[in-house]
Amino acid sequence: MKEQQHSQTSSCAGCGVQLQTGQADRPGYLPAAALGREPVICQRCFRIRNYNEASSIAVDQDDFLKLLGSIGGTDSLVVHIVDLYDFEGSLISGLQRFVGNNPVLLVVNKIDLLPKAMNVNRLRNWVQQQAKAEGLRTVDVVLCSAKRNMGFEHVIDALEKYRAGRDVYVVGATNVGKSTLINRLIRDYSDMERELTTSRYPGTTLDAVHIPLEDGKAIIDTPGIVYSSRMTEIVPRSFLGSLMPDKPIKPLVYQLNSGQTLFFGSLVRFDFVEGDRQSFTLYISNALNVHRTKLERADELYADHRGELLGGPSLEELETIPAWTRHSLRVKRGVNKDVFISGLGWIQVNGTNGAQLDVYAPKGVKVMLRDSMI
Ligand SMILES: Nc1nc2c(ncn2[C@@H]2O[C@H](COP(=O)(O)OP(=O)(O)OP(=O)(O)O)[C@@H](O)[C@H]2O)c(=O)[nH]1
Ligand SMILES: [Mg+2]
Repeated sequence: MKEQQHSQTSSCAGCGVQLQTGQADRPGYLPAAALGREPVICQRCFRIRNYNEASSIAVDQDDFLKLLGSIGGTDSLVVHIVDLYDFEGSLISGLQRFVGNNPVLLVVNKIDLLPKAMNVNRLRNWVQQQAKAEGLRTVDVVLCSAKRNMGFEHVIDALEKYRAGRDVYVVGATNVGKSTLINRLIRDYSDMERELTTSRYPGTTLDAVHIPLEDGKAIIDTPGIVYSSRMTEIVPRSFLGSLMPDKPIKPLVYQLNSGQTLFFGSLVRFDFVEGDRQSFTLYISNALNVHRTKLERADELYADHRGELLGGPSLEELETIPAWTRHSLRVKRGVNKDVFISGLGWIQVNGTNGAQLDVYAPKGVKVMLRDSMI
């Protein structure tokens, strides 16, 4: 009886899932013998931690929206984490609707991925402008790297300033570093022996996890929202290592004439249709193969060499990815723009006389023009 009660009421200390000892193939399973261990984590967390396993359990998005919606009824500070490398892809556009009158602190994570010589103040202004344009009202904006410990003192300062004795809900899209950030708080700023499960694959945290604070309040980790408009959600997990940078990106500069095409692996095609000769700077994972060709040859090249000479994803992996749609983009003269491709990165357009571009990306992936970040 005791054991059954345990398996029904307690949740995994790593990912928040309800624990159960009955069905090994269902979420929350752990062998009954492991129940006595402290802290109690599910078998999936155990495997992610010890074998780096790519587990794929989808969080029920309805349950998740309920959880997010319930924040509106609480008195709390909401920390919205976004990934600087996938800014527009990871921003929760309707966040205000969910959180009610609670203040929102925007934390922009993974700044370590940008090239070294970045001006953080300029970047912060850019973030503020973009967030405002998206209709997000924030009490403050903080930039950091939770993993590489950059700018974290600003996170601490902001938490102290805005929490005012309340609970803290940490929300965001999948994989932006919510659990990593909370782990850093626990490790560097408390005596607790807790660790949330993190992994390079999206969808790690499965339910809310409460981390107690000294004043009786809590920091609450939440599952990430799944946006299928991010490339990282639609490529097979086997390809994520090539798609997501783990080190500072080395930008690649290409001088192109109109009538030239770039392929980013076999994942995206970028046509420079019209405009003066100009340079394009690629901010994408350096593990992706870039191939330049003539626009008139691009169709044939793709048909003959996708998944092979052009680079990954492999033919087999490509089968699981939606077919391309074309995005025609016009960069006006005299403005600095990025072609942003959610989950892939961006291409900075460096011309002064404008450009006509065609971008082919898997259907559903967010592709847009934005003011240049850098
Ligand atoms: N480069 C870099 N990677 C980071 C940073 N913070 C987290 N990561 C990595 O991003 C991946 C996802 O981190 P998690 O903490 O699991 O992300 P999450 O937001 O909790 O993800 P879900 O639980 O799926 O919603 C892991 O591989 C982390 O190591 C950072 O500041 N810089
Ligand atoms: Mg998490």
